[in-house]
Amino acid sequence: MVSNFISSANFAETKILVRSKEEIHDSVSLSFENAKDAREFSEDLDPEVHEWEPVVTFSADDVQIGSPLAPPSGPMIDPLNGNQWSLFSGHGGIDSFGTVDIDAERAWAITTGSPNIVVYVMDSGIDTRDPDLAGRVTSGFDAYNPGQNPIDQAGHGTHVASILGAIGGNNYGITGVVPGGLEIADGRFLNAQNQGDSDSALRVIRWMEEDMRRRREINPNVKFLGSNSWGGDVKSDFLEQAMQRLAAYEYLPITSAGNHGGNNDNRDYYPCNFQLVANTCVAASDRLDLKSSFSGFGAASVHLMAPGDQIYAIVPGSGSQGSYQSRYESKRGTSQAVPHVTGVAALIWAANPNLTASDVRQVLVQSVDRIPGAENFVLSGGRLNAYRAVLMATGQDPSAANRKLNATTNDGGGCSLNAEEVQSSPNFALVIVFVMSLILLAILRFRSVRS
Ligand SMILES: [Ca+2]
Repeated sequence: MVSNFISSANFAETKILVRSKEEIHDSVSLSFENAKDAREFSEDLDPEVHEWEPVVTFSADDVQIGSPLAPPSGPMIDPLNGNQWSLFSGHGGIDSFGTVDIDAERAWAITTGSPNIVVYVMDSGIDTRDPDLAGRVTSGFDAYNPGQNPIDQAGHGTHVASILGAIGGNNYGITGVVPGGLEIADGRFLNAQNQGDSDSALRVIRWMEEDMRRRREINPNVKFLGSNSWGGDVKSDFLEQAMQRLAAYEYLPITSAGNHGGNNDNRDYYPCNFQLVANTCVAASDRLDLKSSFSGFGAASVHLMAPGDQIYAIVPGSGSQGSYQSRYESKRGTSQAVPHVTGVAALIWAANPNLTASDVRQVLVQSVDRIPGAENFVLSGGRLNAYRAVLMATGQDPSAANRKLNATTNDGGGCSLNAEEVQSSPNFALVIVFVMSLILLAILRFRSVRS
């Protein structure tokens, strides 16, 4: 273990986590003047009594800020929906702008959420002054300022939370993947530079565990989801074990594949590669349904793709309560893909509360829009589709939703599919099967007559 101090630059060499083998729930972080002191201290620990590991660093998984792309088409719910291609391009297929969306509007015809859903956004904090997020955050914890409400100093957590749950139909701003019933719990562990470490992450996880226990006591039907738009490539066993304990509350963790562009089947990226019940790892796709080049992937370890390129959402605004001015930015990253999946998982659970966390993951994986070639990047071989997911969760046939399996062009020239056209194709296939059966029967009868 000592060699860790020398071999990896990805943790604070002067800071370690120590815990008693008797009480693994509680670890303390110890800081030293220099790495040599830290090393000597850890060597003096009795391995029969104590365990330790270096404090490791995580960072937010977004990159590059740009301006919104050309507006998508379709009916709008809130004034700025025109910038939200991932939700408002038109029914999950390639539309006249050569774009795809996750087919959220048709999912919302079935459910817009449930007051029994709580999503833990573990991030840089959330700016709840924005009218689209006001009232959404019902509990919070700041690893840097315990006892105070988290404030977003990086802009990352507000962006993620608003993709997930900006209030829909309030004639203001944008619309989240979950426009209706939803509670957000704000666990801040990323600092103003979008960085956090395993020490602060552990504090948030312990708070989450207590928050879940309290909420479950009040409401036995409450469901717990985690939106984790962050990661790092050095493992923390302490953090993995702490997150594993949340399975006792049927917690469904959605994690990001990272922006390293590499294959998570062969490299380490956490928490995507943590062994957690129902851990659902997400890669980013772009407006042409291609895996974004920056996105991590993994045919075994990454479950599905979701829009994570040029995603327009809220960042902390300016002014005080009375004169508050909302601000928006387009961002790119697996950070932006994760809340799309978390939101659809919430819709699945709202549509069918009887599902387990693992059931919800299975629905997410099985209901994707299959994309040719995507099986090389993600287990499901496709991109998130909210409508097919909600249909499948309620026991309906998701093939009723349109697919883009056969769409081969994205130049926008008349390749738009509507629901009716696609719904008719299974019937057409049935007719062909029926006619073929008749021909086969005729041949068999003809043969039997001859013999
Ligand atoms: Ca709104």
